[in-house]
Amino acid sequence: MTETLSTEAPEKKLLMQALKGKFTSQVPFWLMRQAGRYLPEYRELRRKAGSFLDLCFDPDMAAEITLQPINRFDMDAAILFSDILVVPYALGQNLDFVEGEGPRLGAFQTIQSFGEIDFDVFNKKLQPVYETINLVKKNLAPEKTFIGFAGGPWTVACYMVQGRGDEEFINTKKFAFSHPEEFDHLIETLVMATSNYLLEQIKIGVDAVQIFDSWAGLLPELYFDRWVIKPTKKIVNNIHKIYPGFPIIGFPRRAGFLYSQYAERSGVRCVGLDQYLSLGQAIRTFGSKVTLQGNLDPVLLLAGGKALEIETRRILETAGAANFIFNLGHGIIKETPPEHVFQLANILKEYQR
Ligand code: 1CP
Repeated sequence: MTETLSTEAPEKKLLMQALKGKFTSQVPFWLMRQAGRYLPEYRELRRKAGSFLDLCFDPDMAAEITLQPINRFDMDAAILFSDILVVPYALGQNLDFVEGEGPRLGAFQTIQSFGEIDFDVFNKKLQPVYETINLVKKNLAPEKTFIGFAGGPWTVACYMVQGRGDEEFINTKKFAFSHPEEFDHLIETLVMATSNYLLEQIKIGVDAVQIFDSWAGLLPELYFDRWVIKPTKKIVNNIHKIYPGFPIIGFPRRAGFLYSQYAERSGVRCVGLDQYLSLGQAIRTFGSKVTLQGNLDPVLLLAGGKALEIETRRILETAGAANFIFNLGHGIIKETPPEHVFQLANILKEYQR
């Protein structure tokens, strides 16, 4: 093992260096939801595909969309074009993306029915996603990092129980707090499904994976530990059993003061910060344990101009010599003009620390 490590070729991917804890004089960057509706070339393919799910499950189109932002803005990483909700779909829950409204999931069957996962069926349904990864691998420049992803079990469960997007997920939380053992069972099912799904992505060839726990901040401390930190840790362990040290990014959005516990105990290598957190404080409290990523308010990218420039430079100066990957605090807003992404990319590419 040590021998393999010592003969390993030097890491050529800038973003992978940051994920491995190495200092990079240029700050690597990518943007959450960098492939998507703010790009005219995405909207064109979206029209051709029909439904959003058809697009996710068409390997040629999904691979092309994955590469669109890299071709335009030269980010340091491509993120697989798919959605976190393909996991409940592959587990047998109906899924529809309603035009202008967002996802709608079928009636939430009894949780017991999700208890036994038939992994053959599960992976067969996700086969088009695996095919997309193969295609992207063939067409992505060697200096670029390829990021796979899945939703965190808590966030995916939010949609599964609620049946749709929401700001508070009160129905999900009420169900979870009233039936904690049943909910544990759902989370455990999602831990197994997500571990399997990410392991497949890694086997085919993504360089890193991100776990999107976008609704982590909705849980009080006790339940945050039970349904965010512990399940994430199990997924990390399942991956590391087979791929020791494989880089995993965790994004427990809006977790506030609970971020530091997540950084210390979830086992992830890199933590995605939302825009509500103080970057300086995050660096001081857990920046020596993990690589940090994120923090730019997506509305500043929407606004562009002087405000975008000032905040981008402030983040870079605050990051200083810390292990840092530049990103947004949440996904790109669909009205964002692509020129603003150019403006941001230029600032980041010219900046040397
Ligand atoms: O109409 C369309 O074109 C669909 C819009 C869209 C897109 C472009 C959806 C529906 N999903 C996606 C792609 C997507 N989703 C990616 C692709 C890679 C990238 O470029 O980043 C990723 C990583 C996601 C992840 C995702 N889906 C999350 C986690 C991140 C986040 O934004 O918080 C969540 C919560 C979803 C659910 C989802 N899928 C789509 C929508 C509109 C939503 C949010 C629904 C809601 O809460 O109201």
